[in-house]
Amino acid sequence: LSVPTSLLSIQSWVSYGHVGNAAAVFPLQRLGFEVWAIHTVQFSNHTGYGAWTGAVFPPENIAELIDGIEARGVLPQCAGVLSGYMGSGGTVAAVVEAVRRVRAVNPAALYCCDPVMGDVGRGVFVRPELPDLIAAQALSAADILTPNQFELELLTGQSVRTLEEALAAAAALRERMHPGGPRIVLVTSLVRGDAPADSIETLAVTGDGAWLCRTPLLPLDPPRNGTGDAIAALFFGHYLQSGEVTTALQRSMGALYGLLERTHRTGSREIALIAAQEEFVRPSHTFTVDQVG
Ligand code: PXL
Repeated sequence: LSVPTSLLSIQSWVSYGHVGNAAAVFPLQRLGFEVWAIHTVQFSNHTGYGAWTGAVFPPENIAELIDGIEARGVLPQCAGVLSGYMGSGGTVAAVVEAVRRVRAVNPAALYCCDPVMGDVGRGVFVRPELPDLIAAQALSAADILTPNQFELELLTGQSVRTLEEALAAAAALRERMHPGGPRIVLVTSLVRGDAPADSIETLAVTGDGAWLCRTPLLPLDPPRNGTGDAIAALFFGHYLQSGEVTTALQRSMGALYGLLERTHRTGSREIALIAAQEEFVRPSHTFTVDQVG
């Protein structure tokens, strides 16, 4: 009988639908993790609807909640920190401080930073001060970074239109990540001119090489909010369980495709996170992973 691995997940909460922690916590639990969720905001629904109610939580809440968890004596059990949608500028420093406190009691803990800033088509959808703060404060703490194509361009100032450009930008980002860590960059939602049409790719870049997983592009219009949040959670969870980037890439993309295929089939505006839950554990489709660098 093994003890479930515990993780901190610091991101947004929505009452209705599935983004942020409402997209990340359940898949991680379904994989067998104990998830300690801290919410950076509590909104009625994701901001893609254009209107929402609720509040951004004060950044001080994060340290307070870590204080309370530490007082239970369990903080050294935390194997990793996952962060996503930050809500306000002060949240960035608070997340980095949480990572520092976890590493102080468990030096092996990994930090997966999903630099949620925006997307192709929607542009920047977070508060305008956040991209610079994430680049200046969170990047250098991250062991795993999961930018989409838009965020990769924003973080590096480099254009990413070909595989070669994606590899170059990911390599540049790796130089700015947590020294001594695995420095894994997972580029999501990569659509490039030099790939087959009707496909979308996910690219994992490490110090040992680069691997690409190509999946069919489902005609989801609009693209579903929360997709990136689910990818980061699935990839981080599978990496913690397997210790292998290629395994994590293959398993997370099988699960993600199952989730999006279900979403497409049912026509749901929200990702079909609950209906597709078997896909997280036993994906219907398995995609190949090719070494590209
Ligand atoms: O999927 C990123 C995300 C996370 N959290 C909130 C959001 C979005 C994107 O729209 O609105 C609250």
